[in-house]
Amino acid sequence: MTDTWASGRVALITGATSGFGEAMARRLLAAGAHVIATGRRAERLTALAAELASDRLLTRVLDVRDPSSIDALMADLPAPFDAIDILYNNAGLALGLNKAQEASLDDWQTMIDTNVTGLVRMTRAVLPGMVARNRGDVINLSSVAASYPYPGGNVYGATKAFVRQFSLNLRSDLLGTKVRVTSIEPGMADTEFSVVRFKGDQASADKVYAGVHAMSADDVALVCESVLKLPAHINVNTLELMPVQQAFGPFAVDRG
Ligand code: NDP
Ligand code: 8X3
Repeated sequence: MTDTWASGRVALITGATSGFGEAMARRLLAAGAHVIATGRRAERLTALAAELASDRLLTRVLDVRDPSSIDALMADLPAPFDAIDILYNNAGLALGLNKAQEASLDDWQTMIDTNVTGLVRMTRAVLPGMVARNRGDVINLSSVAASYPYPGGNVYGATKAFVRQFSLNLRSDLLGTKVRVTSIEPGMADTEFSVVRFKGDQASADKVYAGVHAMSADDVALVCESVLKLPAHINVNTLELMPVQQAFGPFAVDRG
């Protein structure tokens, strides 16, 4: 079955080997879009291609931290995959939950290289084509961490604040075109996010979601799909979502 909002459109998804990106690849493909699913783990991409078995799915190994990897991807897209309509800028990660004074500088650099520089480079690579065709959707994965500080969120939250502001600034530059940009800002979602943050420590990751009906990857993909389905004259600038069982705490005060 194909949906009119998706059929004939080409989506490039970064980070399609798990979580939100993989769920979005499944939804877009089911709706009739052509999908370029990317990520670093080739074996995951091979498994996805085998399972979904569609000539509308193209898989490519991509490390968004590596400019030559992005250049190689963009230079080698066969028609019709070379006319990208939807950029799902999702590849990203948190590393560690240590206080800033104890955090790893290498972890900070990896988060900046992936969540900020990688996303910016992907956008710069895809945007000229969208503007030339005068159509397109850029969906950038930010986070509630962009707006709400929490202990140990230091650089991760800052990268997501960058994504949010970059998205809004893109809207300014794209005024006069039909290209839409949305910053999606989810709270707690049960994906591989926490296993990555805790560097493979599954027990620590499980504690994050214990007793909580967290959002699933497909919940977030459903929300993103609803944004894409909106009439072409409507732009959702930012969209924040959380599980009902997550909310805000009071300001912290040191009375020491
Ligand atoms: P996952 O860990 O499940 O997925 C992350 C994806 O990013 C993987 O497919 C991974 O693929 C890819 N990725 C990581 N680094 C790179 C890289 N250098 N180059 C290319 N791909 C890369 O996490 P989520 O699905 O939860 O996260 C997706 C996005 O959503 C992230 O940006 C995250 O910060 C954000 N987010 C997550 C929330 C959550 O609670 N889960 C909430 C709010 C935002 P591979 O390792 O194969 O390269
Ligand atoms: C992921 C959500 O709250 O762990 O961006 O930062 S959170």
